[in-house]
Parts: sequence; C-alpha cells; structure tokens
Amino acid sequence: MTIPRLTAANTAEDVAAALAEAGCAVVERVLPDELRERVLRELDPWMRSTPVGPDDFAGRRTRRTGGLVARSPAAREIVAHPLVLGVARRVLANAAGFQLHLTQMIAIGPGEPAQPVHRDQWAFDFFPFPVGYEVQCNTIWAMCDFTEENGATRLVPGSHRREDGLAFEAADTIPATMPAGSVLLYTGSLYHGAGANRSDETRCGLNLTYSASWLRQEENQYLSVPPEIARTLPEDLLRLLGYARGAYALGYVDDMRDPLDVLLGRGGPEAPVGLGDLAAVSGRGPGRPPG
Ligand SMILES: O=C(O)CCC(=O)C(=O)O
Ligand SMILES: [Fe+2]
Repeated sequence: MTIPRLTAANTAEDVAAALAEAGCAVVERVLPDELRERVLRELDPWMRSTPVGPDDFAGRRTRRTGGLVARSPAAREIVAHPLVLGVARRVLANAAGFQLHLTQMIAIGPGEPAQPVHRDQWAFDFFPFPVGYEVQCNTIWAMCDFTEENGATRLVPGSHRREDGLAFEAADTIPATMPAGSVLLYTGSLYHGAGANRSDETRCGLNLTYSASWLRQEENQYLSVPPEIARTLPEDLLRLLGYARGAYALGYVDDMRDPLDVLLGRGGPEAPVGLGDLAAVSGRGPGRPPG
C-alpha cells in the first residue's frame, strides 16, 4: 500500500476517507509560505534554546520545542486549520469531541538515526484500543521539503488495522516525502517513526496532534499556555485546548461550572453547565440517537 496523496483542493471528507483506508495521507502545499516562515521566525529563539532529546526515542540530535500556542500566534492559526479540524472531527467521531493533544516543532539534526517505529497512541500507557476505534488524529506539517535523505517521517501504510505491539524495522516503512508547506496526517494507530537524517541540514516538522476529548492530553495545555495568555485567545481555540467538558461530566469546575466561564471570570455558582451545552460544544449530546 502507498501513501495517499491529496491537494488543498480536496475536502475534509476526502482526507478522512484516505485515512480510513491507509491510516495516513499527505495533503500537498496547504500552508502559504508566509505563514510557514512566520511560525519559524516566531519560534526561532525558542528552538535555539531547546535542548536535544535525552534518549533514542526523542532523538539525541533532535530538538522538540513545545508550548507553541503560547509562544507563536502563527502556530495558533495552524492548530486551528479548518481542513485539519474537519478531518479530526470525522476521524474522532466516535467520541463526544476532540482536543489539542500536543504541539511540537521537531527539528531533526544531521546524523540522527531513524526513530524506533511506534504507534503514537502507545502514549496512553499502551492501552490496546480496538482496531477501528481511533483516539488520535495527528499532523506533521513540513516546514522544509521532507526528503528521504533528511528524515521524512516513515510510515507503514495500512498498519492502523494491524494488531498492537508489533515491531517494525525502518526497512518495513516508506518515507512521507513532501514539499514544504504540505501536511502529513496519520492516525494514532498507524505505525511510523521519524526517518534518519543523512543530510547536512536540519529537518523541521510541526507536529500538531488531536485526541478524543475523554483522554488525558500529552502536552498539558493548561500549564503550557498560562492563564494570562489563555485569556487573550479566541473561545473556539480555548475549547480546543481543553477549556470545555470532554464528555458529560469530564472537566467541570467545582459546582459543575464550565471551565471556559471560570477561566474568563464570567460564571458563578449560579451558572452551572446545562446538559444541552454539551451538544453545543461537541456537536453531540448525551441524548444523541445511535448511528
Ligand atoms: O518527526 C517525525 O517525523 C516523527 C516523530 C514522531 O513520530 C514522534 O515523535 O512520535
Ligand atoms: Fe510518532
């Protein structure tokens, strides 16, 4: 199986269909150069001060810079990209809603070996989710051209339907080569890993991932984005960060107050969350009929 390739003219339905089939898809040339350059410029001082990884998985020649919603207004635009949100809504439709899971600029330095092949959903303490029950919809935005030589992400297309706990070698994978500004999407169940960087340049990919709203986020958004910055952000983005209930009773504050009301100082104990509000937040409510 190969990696499905789409363009910015394709719809979220098209991309979600490709993900259902292959567990991965590349959408070419989505991001305008201006936005790609702006996010790199805004993050440059943070990337320079990020240490390399402590182990083979994180990469001893790789810098992973996070907290991107707090640090980069341009990253906020990419986090809330309508095509990606449309795909995530479809891939994660079996949950009440979805949330931002992590934000990471992954800068792989020259000489870095290939990352071990893995499923991102192993982060959930290796819980073996049933095949077909997706809990993560992930993206890696190419901040430079992704080539086989510089460490393009390597994938096992179709492996989202394989059993859990498999061990693949780099030789079992194919590289998601793509021009700068393209985006690779893959499910949390797809086996993949960063490629070896055999070039003399750093490979930068913007890893933005989304998870079912009933799961714990990999990057703690409440602390990565401090309240004084959070209060300046649009409400839709705040809900995506996790300032919303993740299901009927998940994430309320004290007397069942809405987290967004609490953050923005507008809810009192007299303003509890109503059952109907969940449907407004997630597009689904507890009384939704099956199917
Ligand atoms: O940077 C990449 O190409 C992939 C990184 C990755 O899969 C991970 O860190 O989980
Ligand atoms: Fe990964």
